[in-house]
Amino acid sequence: MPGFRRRMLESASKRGSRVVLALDLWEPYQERLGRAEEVLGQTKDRIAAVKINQHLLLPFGLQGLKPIVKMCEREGLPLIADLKINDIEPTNLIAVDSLFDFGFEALTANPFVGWRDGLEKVVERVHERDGGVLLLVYMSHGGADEGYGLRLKDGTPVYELFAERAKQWKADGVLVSAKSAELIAQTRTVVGKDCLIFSPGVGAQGGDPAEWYETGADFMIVGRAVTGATEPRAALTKIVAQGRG
Ligand code: NUP
Repeated sequence: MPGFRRRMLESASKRGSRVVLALDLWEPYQERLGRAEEVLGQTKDRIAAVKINQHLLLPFGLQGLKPIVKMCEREGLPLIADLKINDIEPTNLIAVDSLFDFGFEALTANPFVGWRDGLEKVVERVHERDGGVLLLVYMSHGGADEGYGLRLKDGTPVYELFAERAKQWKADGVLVSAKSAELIAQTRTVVGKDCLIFSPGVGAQGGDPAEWYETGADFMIVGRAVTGATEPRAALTKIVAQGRG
């Protein structure tokens, strides 16, 4: 099994948690990084991995995120950059190299950009560096149907095509909204067992964690329900416990 997938599954079973913590914070800049370290410090033994987005990447950059990266390395927590790579190949490769040089080991990408001169070399480069590529298949926000739900001339929905591409392109994982058990099940039939299904959308976006555990997806991505809670550890513990009932 390729390294990233193996590390994700090992991390989940070691900590008894299939939660990927979206370390998204809204504090003023001067407090945000400190708060991120604090939340990670409180939750690190109950999460399977950490996902970082614009909240930290933009104001602090890869240099500034070294303390978080170090903490993840120490704890053996896989670190995912949620940049939804979506550009021409040379630009995409700059993103891949920078992220991996600074200790990230997986990234999200948008299959819409295509294979040729888009994601082909991205997948190749990430795999050379023993990392993981996670492709968007169906997003969790209200307007996701406006893009992912569109249908091709023959009636095939775009998300199904993206799931097929994920399999064909040997993606390590896909992102499918936690709010639809049906979409998750459909995606699983296309991508098979070797591709991990990550689901954002529980908590702040309305998805129910207990219901998600019944879907057969592999990892739940959770941000605000934990990072915005007065007691992040307690909030996380409750979510994790719902999968053990
Ligand atoms: O479809 C997606 N939905 C989504 O929310 C794909 C994503 N990558 N995300 C990200 O997951 C989003 O940008 C945020 O970082 C996280 C969900 O956060 P929350 O709604 O649990 O706070």
